This record gives sequence, C-alpha cells and structure tokens, in this order.
Amino acid sequence: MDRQTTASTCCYCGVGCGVLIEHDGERILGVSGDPAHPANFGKLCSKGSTLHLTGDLAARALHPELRLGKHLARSRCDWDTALEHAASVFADTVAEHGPDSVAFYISGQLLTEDYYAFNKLARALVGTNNIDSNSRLCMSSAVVGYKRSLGADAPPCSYEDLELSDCVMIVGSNMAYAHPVLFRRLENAKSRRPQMKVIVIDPRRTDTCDLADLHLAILPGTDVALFHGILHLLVWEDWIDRDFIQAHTDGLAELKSLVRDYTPAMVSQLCGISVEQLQQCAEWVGTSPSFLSLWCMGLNQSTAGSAKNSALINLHLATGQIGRRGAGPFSLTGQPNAMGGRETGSLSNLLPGHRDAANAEHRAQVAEYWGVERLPDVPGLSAVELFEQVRSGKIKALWIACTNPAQSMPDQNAVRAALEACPFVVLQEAFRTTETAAFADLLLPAASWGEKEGSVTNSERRISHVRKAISAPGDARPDWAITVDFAQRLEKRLRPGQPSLFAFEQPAQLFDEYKQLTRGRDLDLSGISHALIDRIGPQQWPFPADARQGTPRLYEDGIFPTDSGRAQFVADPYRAAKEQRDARFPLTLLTGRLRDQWHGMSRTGTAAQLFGHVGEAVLSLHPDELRRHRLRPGDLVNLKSRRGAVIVAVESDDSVRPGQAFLPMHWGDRFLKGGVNSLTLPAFDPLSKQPELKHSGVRLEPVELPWQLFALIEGDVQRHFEALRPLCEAFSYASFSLIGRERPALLIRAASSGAPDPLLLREIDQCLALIEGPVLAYDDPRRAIGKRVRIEHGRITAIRLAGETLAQHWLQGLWLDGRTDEQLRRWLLAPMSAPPGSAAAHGAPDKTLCNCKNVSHSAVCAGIEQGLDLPGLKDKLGCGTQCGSCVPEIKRLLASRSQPVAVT
Ligand SMILES: Nc1nc2c(c(=O)[nH]1)N[C@H]1C(S)=C(S)[C@@H](COP(=O)(O)OP(=O)(O)OC[C@H]3O[C@@H](n4cnc5c(=O)[nH]c(N)nc54)[C@H](O)[C@@H]3O)O[C@H]1N2
Ligand SMILES: Nc1nc2c(c(=O)[nH]1)N[C@H]1C(S)=C(S)[C@@H](COP(=O)(O)OP(=O)(O)OC[C@H]3O[C@@H](n4cnc5c(=O)[nH]c(N)nc54)[C@H](O)[C@@H]3O)O[C@H]1N2
Ligand code: SF4
Ligand SMILES: [Mo]
Repeated sequence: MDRQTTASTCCYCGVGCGVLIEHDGERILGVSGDPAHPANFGKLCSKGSTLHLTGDLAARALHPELRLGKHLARSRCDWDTALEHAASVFADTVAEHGPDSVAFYISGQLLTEDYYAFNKLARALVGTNNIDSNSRLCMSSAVVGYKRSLGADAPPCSYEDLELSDCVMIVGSNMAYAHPVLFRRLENAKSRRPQMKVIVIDPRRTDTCDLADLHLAILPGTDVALFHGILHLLVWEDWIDRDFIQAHTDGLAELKSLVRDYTPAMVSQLCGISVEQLQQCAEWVGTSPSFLSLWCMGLNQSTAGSAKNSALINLHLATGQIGRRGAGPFSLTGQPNAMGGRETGSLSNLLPGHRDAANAEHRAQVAEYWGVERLPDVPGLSAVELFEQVRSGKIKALWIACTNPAQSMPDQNAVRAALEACPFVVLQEAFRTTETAAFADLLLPAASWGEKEGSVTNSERRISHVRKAISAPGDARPDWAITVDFAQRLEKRLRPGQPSLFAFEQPAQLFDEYKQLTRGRDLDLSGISHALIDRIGPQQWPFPADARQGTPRLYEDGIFPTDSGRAQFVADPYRAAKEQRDARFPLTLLTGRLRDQWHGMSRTGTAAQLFGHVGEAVLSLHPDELRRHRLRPGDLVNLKSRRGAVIVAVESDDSVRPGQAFLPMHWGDRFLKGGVNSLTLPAFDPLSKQPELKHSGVRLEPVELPWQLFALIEGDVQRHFEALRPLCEAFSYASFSLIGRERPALLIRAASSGAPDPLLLREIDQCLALIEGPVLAYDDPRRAIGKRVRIEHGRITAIRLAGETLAQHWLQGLWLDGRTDEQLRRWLLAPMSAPPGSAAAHGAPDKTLCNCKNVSHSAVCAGIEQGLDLPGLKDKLGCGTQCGSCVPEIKRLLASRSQPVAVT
C-alpha cells in the first residue's frame, strides 16, 4: 500500500501533542508533530518523535492466553474461550461472595470510551465501586485540591497562559523531562520576555532549573510550610487582593490565624532555604501582574498531597490570580488521558460527569440514565487499599487494564504477594513482557498506540480525537471492544433476559452516550463529538450543546462551582512526610522521571536509542554522601528501606542535596532486580488516598559481591532478554539495558557473593550463543574467571565476562566501534582479566546527549572546550536543533564550564 498519514495524538504525557503517523496501512513508518494541533503546533519531544521506533512486535501480547491453575503456564486460546471463562469466573464470584469481591484496576492511559465502558461495567452491571486507576498514584491529590478549594476538578488555565504570565512558579515538577513540549513553550516565552520570572521549587536541581531565576531546593515534603510562609509574607506586606477576596472567597480569617505562625525564620528552617530566598519568592508572587503555578508529582505523591494542593491554590485566591490571562493554579497532568479518567469517574470515589459515588443524588442520576435500579452505595477501594484486600483474600477476581502494578505500586513485596494470592487475575495489556504479566491467569492482548480510536483530554481540558492508523497485530483488540465484549457475556449471566446495557459497536457510540452525563455539569462537553473535532479541531471543555467553540479559561467571572459560588481558603497545617530521616534510615529516597523513558518501560524499553541518555539504573548521591559512605561512583550498595532492599550502583550527583538520594521510577524488577518500588511506602494522603511515592527512608549498606558478570549480545534483543532475565534471578544484583542504535544489543551486569553453579553459567552462555561457532574463550575454573567473545565477520557480536569484569568498558567500546584487533585476541587467550595496557584507562562509555542527532556528551564537552556557545554547538554538531529536549542540559554544561550559575 502507499504511504499514508493519519493525524492522531502521542500516547505518552498529558501535554497531549498531536502527531502525524506515517504508515503503509500495515506498519507504522514514521511520526512527526502535527502543525495543526493546538497543544504542540508541530513540536514533539524525544519520546514523541521516536514513537515509531518503539513497540517491538516481539514484546507485544498477540493472543489471549489462559491458565487453569496457578502453577501452570498459560496457553494460547481464542477470544471466545478467554472471555467466556472470564465471564463465568466473575459471575460465579459475584454470586458466591457478592459484588465487592471483584475489582477493576485501570489506567490514565485508556481512552475516554474505554473508561466509560469500564465504569458502566463495574458500577451498573457488577454493582461495585471497586474500580480505581493508577491515577490514584498520580493526580488524585490534585482532584481533591481543586474540588476542596474551587468546587470542581477543573484545571482553570490554558497552555497559552504559560506564554502570557509574568511570574511562573514550577513546583514539584520536572517539566524539562516530563512535559517537554510545554517546557519549550515556556523557554521561548522567557527568551522573548526575559523579564518574566521563573521560580522552581524542587529538592533537586533538575534541568527545569535551567530556566529559573530562583530555585528553592526545599527539603522533601515541606511545601505546605513554604506556601504558608509565602502567604504570611503576602499578608504582612499587603500584597493581597482584598476586593477579590471579599467578593469571591470564604475562609481567609481562619487561614490567616494559621499562617501567622509560619514566620520567615521558622519556614526557612523547616524548608532548608534562606529567608532571603523566601522573601524574594513572596515578592514575585505578590507583585507580579500575573502569577501562574505549574505543579506535578512533587506535590501530589505525598501524605500531605491534598494539603499541598490547597495551600498552593490559597496563594492564587489571596492574590486574585485566577480566571485571568497568564494566571491561575495549573496542575500538569501526567498521563495522556488522566483527565478523561477523572471526567468519566474512573476513581473509586467518583462517578461519570464529575459526580461523587458517595452522593445519593448523583448515584440516582446516573442509575436513571443507565436504566438500572440503583448504583452501589458501598464505598469503593482506592489502589493501595484495593491491593491490600486482594492480599487478604477479600477480593477474589481482579481485572487489570493498561497499567503495570507489579512495577508501579509502592511496597512491591505486598503487591506481588497480593497478585500471587489472588484466585483470578485478568490482565488487559499491549505488551506481554511486563512484571504484572507474570501474575496473570488470563492475558488479553490489547491494541496500542496507532491502532485504536477514541478520544483523550489533555492537561488544558482539550479533547482530541485519537485516530487509528493501522490494525492491531495478531489477535489484539481495542480496549473498549474487549470490555464491551466481556460485559455482554457477563450480563447474560447477571441480568438474563434484560435488554443489553452494552449495545456498542463503535467508540463514537460510547462517547455520545457518555457525554450526556456531563450535560449541565461544570465540564459540560455535550456539544463535542468525534465528528465535530474532525471538523473544527480539538476543543477545550466546557463545550455545551449550543457552544460554537471551547473555553480557554475558567472562572473569569469569579464565580466558582461551589454551593455559595465562592472559592474556599483551606487551612491545613504543615505535616511532615511520613518517614523522616533518622539514625536507622538516614537518607530520603526521592523517585522521579528520566527524560527518555516512560514508566515501566514496556514501550520505551524496546528501543535501544532511548537508553542512550541514561542507560542503566543508578542511585544518585551527593559527593559528600559518597565520601561519608566511602563509596566511589560505580560501586554497588545494598539500598534498604523498612520494606525491602535493592542492590544498585551509585553515582555522584551534586544536583541532589546531602541527606537525599534519587532513583528513577522506571526501573522495575525486569530491568533492576527487585525494582525501585520494593523500597517505597504505601502510606497515603487521608483525603486523596494518594501514596507517598516520593519520600522513603533508606540507608546504604555495603555489599561484598566479588563475583561479577558482564554480558552483551546483539540481535533479537527481546528474545535474548526473555531467555536471560530468569537465569539472572540467581544473582544478588542484576541490571539490564539496551545499547547501540544501528545494531541494538542487550547488556547485562550482575554480581553475587560467589561463583554460580557452572551449569547456570553454561546455560547463560548458551543463550548468549557463546558455546559453539566463532567463539574465543579463556576459562580459569580455579579462579572462577572466564571470558568469551563471539566474533563474526571481524566484529564482536557477543561477550561474556565472568568472575572479574575489569575489561567490560573496553570490550563494550570495541563492540560499539565494530572492530577487533590483535590486542583483543592476545588478551582473550591470556590469563589476565584487566584490559591490555593502553586500554586500561578506558572508563565508562559515553552517553548520548542529543537523541535526534546522536550527539554524545563528550562531543558537546569538547565543543565547549573549544569555546563554542549554544548557537555554535547547534551549528557545528547539530545537537538541540530538532526536538530540543537536550537543550537544558547543554545549557547547564555551558554554565558549569563558564562560571558558577547565578541562581539565587
Ligand atoms: N519522560 C517522561 N515524562 C513523563 C512520564 C514518564 O514516565 N517519563 N510520566 C508522565 C506522568 S504519568 C507523570 S505523573 C508526570 C510526572 O512529572 P513530574 O512530577 O514533573 O516528574 P517526577 O520526576 O516524578 O517528579 C517531579 C519532581 O518532584 C520533585 N520532588 C520530590 N519531592 C518533592 C517535594 O516534596 N516537593 C517538591 N516541590 N518537589 C518534590 C522531584 O525531585 C522531581 O524532580 O510525567 C509525565 N511525563
Ligand atoms: N516510585 C515511584 N513509583 C511511581 C511513580 C513515581 O514517581 N515514583 N509515579 C506513579 C505514577 S504518577 C504513575 S502514572 C504510575 C504509572 O504506572 P503504570 O500505569 O504501571 O505505568 P505504565 O508502565 O505506563 O503502564 C501502562 C501499561 O499499559 C500498557 N499499554 C500501553 N498501551 C496500552 C493500551 O492501549 N491498552 C492496554 N490495555 N495496555 C496498554 C503498557 O504496556 C504498560 O504496561 O506509576 C506510579 N509509580
Ligand atoms: S511532550 Fe513529548 S511525551 Fe508529551 S505528548 Fe508531547 S511528544 Fe508526547
Ligand atoms: Mo502519573
């Protein structure tokens, strides 16, 4: 077929960029930014622009697979068998143990139509509120914040407000990595109007700080104290908007008496910043003509997440900085359709159309619309509670869709025990490689990006039509279709003889039924349809039936969707994070995102190119912390929390303050044995029930793992990974990565206290194709040292070092260069393990700074040494000229080479 283009959206973050998918009807060949899409006007970041390189078919779930006993392997079956079986297990479980003995755990990455089908299935058909989503780990504190302070879960701003604002406060958000295309917009705005003030509040000095006039590296979890301290100064200096407060708000008196105690001295001490920094921040907030705040997980993922959200919104209410151009509290949504999830009621406490499950009137409205007698009034479980009840046996059948809880939930030991214990786990997944897939009794293959149709809402309330470019591979089906098919089979059992609740044949029918539930509500989007978006482009809700265009900004009239029409000041005192540093656990572990990876890496982890920037799991520690622990970069440590331990290599990173440590959230058990969330804690916010994924108490313990393994094999990386990962379970430390661009390879580093069983090593060699053929080998069983290299057509294609791995970086370099030499042959056949003389200095390999143009870190540094500035580097090396995701880091390198940065 000819090359065609289909306009759709990016499946990663909540910026919701429009993409043009180039394809031939069968395969996706390329992707570019959609110039007509108002979220990105043609721009894409390093993740969006590499979408077509991800999603290796070898990793996809292609057929339904079922097992009929916990210790059996799953075997392939057809859809009929799969869904009939699931329907009979769910029906029997509900009949025997009641509707609350089953649960659905879904995802902010589903489409609105998928959500709607799941909600109707759980609440109307099964009769349970046990339907929660991974948005509980992500946006639920923002939901509570907006509802408590403003009356409805509605981010009031638009992306253009980033360009219009005079003072932008970015708090608990690393936009440069997590919302890059929006960050580009902010960068451009600031370069056009340098007088615009940018404040970044983050314990770490992230790439986002590159744009900051002021960086407040507050101590983890102290945001509420900071916001109250700012408000204290706003009141003291009379930088508040009395008219606005008087006309449009309630509750300032109580809040004032609370913040009276948050004196600059006390706040500076609690937050670990100077009084001058606090004053500067308050002055800019209080005196700028317009003030916008942007926030993300640094606020939400906290046992004080709801308080942090409301304390920030308090600042906007006190200064009247809401409902105006360039102003307002603007939460950045994480997942591409977390907003759609909130709209359709995809948290256990919600109902479609911004309704509450606890509200009898709301339940009656939805029940009537759906034509069922009533909706369940028993409160549903939130994610952490839900897995607890799976573990305790109360929930006996669990349906998981489009999320990977065995990687992303906190306290993994408990979550894995729950999945292990659950009698029936269904997993609706696009990739069969995830950590959770190992626990599934029934695996249902889902269509993924580029293969499905529906709609999504981005951070600025804008609804886009997601269009299908190609058919899903194998037997995979779109999520809505799987859910509706299952629901039809279940209703035959639970409501025999009654008219179907699920007579849907197209996603547009689901949307059209759903949107009527928003009629007359704050988010009224009853005027939108797939066809309308096709005609006039993506639109921002509210968009009632008689509207001609969407609504860029809310609350311009100062009327809020509360009973009184007034916004509410919320007076929550500061409460510290649950796990404070103490003698036993003296470090706070922060977790967060990398630039080029997405969550559990089921998709991004299939593209070697996306490992170029950060290749492997390492724990970042301040140089003083390394010294204190007598560690050198690259050393392995046993990182321990109260719940689990992970062995990981350390690196020196002065962007992390002493007393803290940072580990990216992406490394699950598949890529780093144990996975980051074995360490994190399940404690959650009392209102939003969002767990505190950002702060866990940890300590470093030395490890003695003298026997080490280094392996590399190019070719079919997914197959190699699948074969080798289980074998490495035997080692205490095991880390996996992909490297190379043209010839991707799997790379393994592992270590243990002693040499493994020789049979295991042989099995590993077998998987590495290092037993027969053009293999050079040297083995010294006495010293448990061995080295093997496969050389084909004059190039290394596989490597295995065992016992000692001193030559690993040198060999990796030779592999990368695609060459071999006499030196290599001599070294291989000699008993020494260290690399030969001249190669001994070979350090860790270079990293790719610019992914689009494949420019390395060392090339950029060399350019800077030669005196090149940013335009010069762009011109000479090409770096930073395409997606721009690497520009903040290049600027940081430039700044560190010239002189200490003037960040106050
Ligand atoms: N590249 C990439 N982009 C993504 C994603 C991805 O996986 N990869 N995921 C998407 C999703 S679902 C989400 S939710 C967003 C998350 O986007 P962000 O929230 O921006 O990303 P994180 O790195 O998780 O956390 C942001 C920052 O919070 C800081 N922080 C930690 N504790 C505190 C604190 O107590 N106070 C303050 N003020 N800051 C603190 C951390 O140091 C970190 O730099 O990213 C979205 N975009
Ligand atoms: N320590 C720590 N843990 C965290 C966080 C943190 O900051 N620190 N952040 C939390 C946050 S904010 C989030 S949002 C979560 C994310 O956590 P998860 O939801 O577990 O993240 P993903 O890996 O994106 O999971 C989505 C899954 O859906 C699959 N998939 C992709 N497309 C489709 C599709 O179209 N249909 C179906 N059915 N499946 C599909 C993917 O293969 C993937 O396995 O992680 C949370 N966990
Ligand atoms: S900013 Fe990047 S990841 Fe987010 S939607 Fe746009 S292209 Fe996708
Ligand atoms: Mo998220």
